[in-house]
Amino acid sequence: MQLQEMGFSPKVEKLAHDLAFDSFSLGRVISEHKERYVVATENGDVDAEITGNLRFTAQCREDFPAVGDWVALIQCDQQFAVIHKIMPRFSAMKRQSVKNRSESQIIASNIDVALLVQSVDRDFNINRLERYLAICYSSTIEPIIVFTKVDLYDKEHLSKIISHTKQRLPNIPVFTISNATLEGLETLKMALEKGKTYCMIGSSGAGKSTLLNNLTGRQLMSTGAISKSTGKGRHTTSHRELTVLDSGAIIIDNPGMREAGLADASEGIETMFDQISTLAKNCRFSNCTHTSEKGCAIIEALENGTLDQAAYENLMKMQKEQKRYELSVEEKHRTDKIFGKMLKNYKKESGKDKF
Ligand SMILES: Nc1nc2c(ncn2[C@@H]2O[C@H](COP(=O)(O)OP(=O)(O)OP(=O)(O)O)[C@@H](O)[C@H]2O)c(=O)[nH]1
Ligand SMILES: [Mg+2]
Ligand SMILES: [Zn+2]
Repeated sequence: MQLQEMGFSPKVEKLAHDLAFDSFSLGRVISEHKERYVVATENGDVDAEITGNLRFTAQCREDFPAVGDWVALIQCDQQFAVIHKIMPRFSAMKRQSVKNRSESQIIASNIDVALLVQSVDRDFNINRLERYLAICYSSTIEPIIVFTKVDLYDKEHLSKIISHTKQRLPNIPVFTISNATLEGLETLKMALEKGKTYCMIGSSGAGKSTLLNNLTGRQLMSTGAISKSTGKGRHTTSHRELTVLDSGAIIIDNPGMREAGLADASEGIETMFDQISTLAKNCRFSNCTHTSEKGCAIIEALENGTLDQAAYENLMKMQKEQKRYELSVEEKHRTDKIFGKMLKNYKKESGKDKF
């Protein structure tokens, strides 16, 4: 397989050259399982491990390879290689680590577009969508909403959900599909562009892997039904995978975002957004920024203690990130600027410890 098919763009090529990665083979991490990686290279897929040096100098989980990463490796034989360096990431989808709250975990890297997959049954949750959007905004990843399981409900239910979504989250493209009848699948397929990397996120059981199977026309991912007894969903996707569609679009599937431990935290955030959006309805101005306006119900709630400071700060942070994202869409060069800065730091740091 050509590296171009894995998303190796002129941008990545230039970076590899600037970092003097040319003396290594290059590849893209397509799956990760307990520090064992599968890397797609020009000579096919190889199993890989990181060098001892990379492991010992790693300070946090983010210093380890993630699915989607471009890596510099040395091939030992046809099946096995050692990863020496990780290319700085153009973007990364992150979430809080389940084991260690203060640490974040990279779900996937070098993502252009996130497919926020949610089924139109009780999985539908606008606040959760908002939270996923916050993840996208903080890393300049373009969001697309994909509603699944439309076969299970009537048109009326569906149009309610769509208008609710469009109203709360304007300007985000929304696709509706059924993995059962394949309704809407072609339209979504056409929207996925060659060479771009897409990452699916959504709760367990939302239909991500079934969607991927339908997009490829092959049973690549195992899928499963939600456990009825707990309603929490049992993870059917056990490790992440990067797949290239016939159209040339690259898709990363993820296990659902509702892992044990994470659920409580996310519910908390959802309730917080609920509370805030209910409060915001009472602000005097409909375009209230909740920072200094007279008659702002959120500031009032903050002052009289019904809304806590942390929730307010979260809201402000999200608004800031959203603003920044919108600006960056306007001036496309922004990402490159941020990236240029990142790269400078990377060079500085990697200069400290020679590989
Ligand atoms: N009726 C109907 N069922 C669907 C649809 N999409 C998925 N399902 C079913 O929902 C269940 C879960 O689907 P998966 O694709 O495994 O869900 P997932 O998002 O990959 O879940 P995790 O890998 O656990 O995160 C399976 O039994 C699917 O057959 C749909 O559009 N309509
Ligand atoms: Mg799955
Ligand atoms: Zn307000």
